[in-house]
Amino acid sequence: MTLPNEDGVAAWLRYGELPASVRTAANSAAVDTIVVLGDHNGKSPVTVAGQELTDGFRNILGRTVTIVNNLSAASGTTIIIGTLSDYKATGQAVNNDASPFLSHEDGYWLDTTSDKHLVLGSNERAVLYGAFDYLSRLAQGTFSAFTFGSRPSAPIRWINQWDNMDGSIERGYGGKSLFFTDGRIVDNLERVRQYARLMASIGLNGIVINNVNANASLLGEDNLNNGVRRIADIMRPYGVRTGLALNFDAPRTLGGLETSDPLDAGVVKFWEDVTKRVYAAVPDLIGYTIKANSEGQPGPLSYGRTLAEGANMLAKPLEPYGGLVLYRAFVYDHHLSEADPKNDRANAAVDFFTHLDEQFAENVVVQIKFGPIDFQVREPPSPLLARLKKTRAAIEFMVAQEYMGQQSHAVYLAPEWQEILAFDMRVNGQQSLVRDILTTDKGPFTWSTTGYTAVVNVGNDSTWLGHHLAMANLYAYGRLAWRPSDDAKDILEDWIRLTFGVDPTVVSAISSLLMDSWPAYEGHSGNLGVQTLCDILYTHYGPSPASQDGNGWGQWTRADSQGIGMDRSVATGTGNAGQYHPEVATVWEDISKTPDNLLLWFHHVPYTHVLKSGKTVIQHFYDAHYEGAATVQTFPQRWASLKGKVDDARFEHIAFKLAYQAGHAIVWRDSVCRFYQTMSGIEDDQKRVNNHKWRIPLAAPSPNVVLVGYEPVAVRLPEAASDGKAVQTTGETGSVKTTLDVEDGTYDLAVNYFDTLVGRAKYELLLNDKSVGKWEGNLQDRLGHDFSEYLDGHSATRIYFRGVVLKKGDVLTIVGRAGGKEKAPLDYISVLPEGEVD
Ligand code: GCW
Repeated sequence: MTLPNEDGVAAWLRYGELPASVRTAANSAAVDTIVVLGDHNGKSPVTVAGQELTDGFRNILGRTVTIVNNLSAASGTTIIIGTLSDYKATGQAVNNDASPFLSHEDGYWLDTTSDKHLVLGSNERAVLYGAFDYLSRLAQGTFSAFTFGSRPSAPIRWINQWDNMDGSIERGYGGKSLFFTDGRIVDNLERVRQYARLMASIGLNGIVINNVNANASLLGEDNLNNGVRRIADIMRPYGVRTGLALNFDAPRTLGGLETSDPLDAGVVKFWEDVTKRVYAAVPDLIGYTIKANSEGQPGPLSYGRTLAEGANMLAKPLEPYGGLVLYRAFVYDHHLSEADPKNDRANAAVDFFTHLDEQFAENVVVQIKFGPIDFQVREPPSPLLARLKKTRAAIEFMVAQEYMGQQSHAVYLAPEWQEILAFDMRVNGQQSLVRDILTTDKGPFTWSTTGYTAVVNVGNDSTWLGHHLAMANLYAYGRLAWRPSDDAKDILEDWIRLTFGVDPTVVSAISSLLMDSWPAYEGHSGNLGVQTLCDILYTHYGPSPASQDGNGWGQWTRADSQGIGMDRSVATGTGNAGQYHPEVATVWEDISKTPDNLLLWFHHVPYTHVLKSGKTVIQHFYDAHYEGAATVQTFPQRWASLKGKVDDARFEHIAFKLAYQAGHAIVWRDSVCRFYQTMSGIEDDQKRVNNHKWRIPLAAPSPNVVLVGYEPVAVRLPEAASDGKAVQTTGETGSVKTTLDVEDGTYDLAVNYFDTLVGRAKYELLLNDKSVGKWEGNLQDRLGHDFSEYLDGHSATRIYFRGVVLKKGDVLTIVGRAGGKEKAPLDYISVLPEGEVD
């Protein structure tokens, strides 16, 4: 049977039909009616819960279930859904076990042990959470007679979209904004409604809809009243509340004032007026998020005021409405001088915020990125997470894979988040897991308000994030914000069953692939805590180890010919280790105690330093890069095993992306290894670096490579191509010819070329003048990451032609045709015997 094609819009809420083979009496709830308690206007989450349940039963089990409004109208097996108070009003009492959940904001209780199933919530939104949990079990075929209560770890479970008013998305790789276009709010908000539905199903309750690099025109009358109001209205039935990111300078730029000084009476009045107008449009606004004194954004420090004075000024007008200010701790100087060995961007958050701990208003929450720098492939937890005692804090994650392959690479991020959340910060010498610090009733500080935010870049692509597999990250984020002690792999497997069906071979193949993806990405991108070695001065995508140093951004590695790493010790370095509580600080202060995976984060060592693993740092780099890239080479084959078990549309989409990722992992591996081999002058033990037995570099002078209408050209990042050079056409077309010196047999041919933003070149590969295949340099139309204009590690791409029968003396030709300014650039051809990865 062919599976119907899916475009991904329904994501994990597709309610796929439960195959007859896995249906049992226990997992096929034979429900006849749903009683929706209470008096609802059709826009309540309780009403939505009833609709979701009927849709779910129809799609998952092919069962028609009728909605009624009171118990007496119910017949057969019934689900009773409603808030605790509406349930009590029917004269019923709940089981004692339910109380801890139903007395907690957003908590719910499920009971399916009798023919009256209960889905009860402490509030309306919680009823919907309960219904989604019920449906998740039904859809996964794990339904049975059970009682289950759940309550979220924290009240703040939000998303930050970095959407711009013109419809673009900062660090967006999945299409255009669902919220904005041409300076206003889009007319058709259907996708926003579907987004809210996805959010509710994983317990998320708030969304800040615009970029933290905020455009104050969102606060204009028309945008508020005809735009933001509609957005809030459409999300409200899902229990999702709207928030806005503010631009600190709006008093000047929008209000026409001379200053944005937070202590200026006119400025105070400006924000009071704005807040009144905002609440007139959206009475349940969750509040404001603010990025100030950060990366060129103005802020209180620009006016000689403290960060607390700035935050409190915005918090005051919100107070009567119960709104919050999420004040981002991402305050740092991006013109820091690397010449001073004491300078350290990782120190910034603690330096800027801890001394203000007593000064923030009650409704200010400091929003802290999970690590001290910026969503790198590995970071320790931000020290600020354990340094604010009185001031409430929330953590910030990034579902958008800015430094993690930009959704052109499949990288499952939850294992990284889980490590951060499980880290013990040892406040006052006591166990203080990050996830407990972020819980209202646990941990050292027991803040009344705390929780989770994540930068999410969903766009109007039907896949939401640009890659079906990237949605595992969004799903996992919600699940961890709700219950941060959940296991990343368990969460993933729930997501797979919901997204691709319950076939155990599908579940285990996708689960193992995605569980391998973060270690593999770390392997080929940046090891031992050195950070993701992407081009931080340009697209933040492909490899460019050199870009880390010699600029003010402070993502330094301090690599030179002798050694690498940031000395963050107190004794000899920047003192960052000392920002952690003593028991943690002693580990990170001491090279012999620091775990290998964060060694270079905290210490500067020679390349020959021997790790706990017994390898030298440089050999670890080589090995990890080769192993990481080798793992990614297995992804396409592992995925191919699912042909026919996943619908063709999603199968092909993912196959295409994984094939691209495998090629780009090799680009990563080679660039980083070449760079450090050149810098350190130390050879790889296994002599793999720059020693490619099966490759034919096309720019190297060789009697065996004949260029016609092609010429060598330097690439922007020399380590991104063989010998720092590529070839490209001199005019419209050209060809590259090589005669093969191979044993007769079957080979995979890999061609490495460059696919840039500046055009769409065309290529054809010929064997003895017979076409083997054609392709176009048009990935900018097919992948979402930030594209490069240049020949570099972002644009370097590999394409395979597999199973080609070759004989000694065969002639391979590539004919290139320039498209726009892209002059059909090529790096090398690899002629690979079966099983070779090179
Ligand atoms: O990681 C950096 C990004 C910026 C972003 C900034 C932030 C919104 O490169 O694009 O700006 O972080 O978090 O404010």
